[in-house]
Amino acid sequence: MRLASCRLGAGEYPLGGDEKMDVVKVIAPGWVHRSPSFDKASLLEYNTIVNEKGFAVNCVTPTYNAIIVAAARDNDDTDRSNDSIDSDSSRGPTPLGRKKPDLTAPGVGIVSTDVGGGWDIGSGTSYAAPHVAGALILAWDYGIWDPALLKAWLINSAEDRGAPGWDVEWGWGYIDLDAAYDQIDYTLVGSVSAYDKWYSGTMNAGEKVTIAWKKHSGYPLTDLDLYLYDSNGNLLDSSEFTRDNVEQVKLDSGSNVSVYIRVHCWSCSLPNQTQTFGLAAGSPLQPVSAPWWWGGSTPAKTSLADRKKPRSEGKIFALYNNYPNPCNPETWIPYQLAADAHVVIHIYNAKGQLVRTLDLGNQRAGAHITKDKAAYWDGKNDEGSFVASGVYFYTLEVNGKEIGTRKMIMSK
Ligand SMILES: [Ca+2]
Ligand SMILES: [Ca+2]
Ligand SMILES: [Ca+2]
Repeated sequence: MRLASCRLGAGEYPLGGDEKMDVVKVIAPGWVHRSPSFDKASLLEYNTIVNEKGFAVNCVTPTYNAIIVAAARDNDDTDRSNDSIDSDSSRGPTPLGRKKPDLTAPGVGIVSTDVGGGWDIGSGTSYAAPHVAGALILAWDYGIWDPALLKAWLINSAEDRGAPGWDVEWGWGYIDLDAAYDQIDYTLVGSVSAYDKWYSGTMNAGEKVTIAWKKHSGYPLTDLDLYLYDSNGNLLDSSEFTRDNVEQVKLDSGSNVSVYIRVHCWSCSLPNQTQTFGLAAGSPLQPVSAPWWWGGSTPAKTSLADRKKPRSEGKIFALYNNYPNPCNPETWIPYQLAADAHVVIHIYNAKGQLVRTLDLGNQRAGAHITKDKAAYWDGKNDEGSFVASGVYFYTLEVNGKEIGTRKMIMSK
């Protein structure tokens, strides 16, 4: 995954271009060449951050997957309440009707490195986008680097401003790292096929659930929708946008409300289609099988595909953060299986070299979270020697298919 920051502005490529980059972009008008975003991009090789103006064509940008950032005026103080959208910031949507910008960050009177050396003060989305890049770098350091998950997480935790929900000025909201930090452990990567994925939990008024997924311009069928129900199957909110790769639902009222979340996959009506997604919430959500009221019944608002195929696969395969992390030297790696499967954990060093293979053999379906069930790593390589301190990555392989990757720190 790479983090690039295109500040030159970019058009929309309806028939290509989205496939070329991984993640998130933000498009800016971009006449300046001194944004700190370039420094961060070159140093950290992370995701894609660009800002979107809606025209100009100097940079191929994956507008679905990018995080487009609008600029706010923060008045150079630490009080968020007096911040406002900058009158010069680009407005959405895109010419094709996609919901851009995605997020808003401070972008007026920002002190930045100057291309000729020294410092300067500048304004614009070119100065707002690096704040989002920085947030992603912090999350990456925390061990989360799935692009769709990062996008869903920052959008879900953003402070909704302007018109309720997404709007043309603030996008999904004003970036809020304090809230994002509170929610970071409620993120998960899921996958859905034929045709729904279910989660349950409790929510309070104002809490949101957001999904994001990688979408390619050449594959319009990769579309997911998101639904929020109460425990009796009453539809509380739905998000069925067709032109983007973010859906969000919100609980309007109540506290400790038992809810079901349904992720619906349109493209999964085709054979062998699976769509992975990142899901972010304000409270823990657990993957569950379809609720009793779903079997064959038709909710208040549903799609043609739902009426044809009301069924669910329920559980997921997932890899979670190891504990303790940092580790010294031993650690436990939790994971979840939707079905009985052959499980292998691979551990790589920061150079991407395989240092240890943990073949766990056949494991039963369910959550392997606790120490007696999670994968155990003693901190040794395949030769039996303890590995050095540093950054390591571990992957979960289920029946020969890689499910996810996370990062850990060995600190001795
Ligand atoms: Ca302020
Ligand atoms: Ca709004
Ligand atoms: Ca959709």
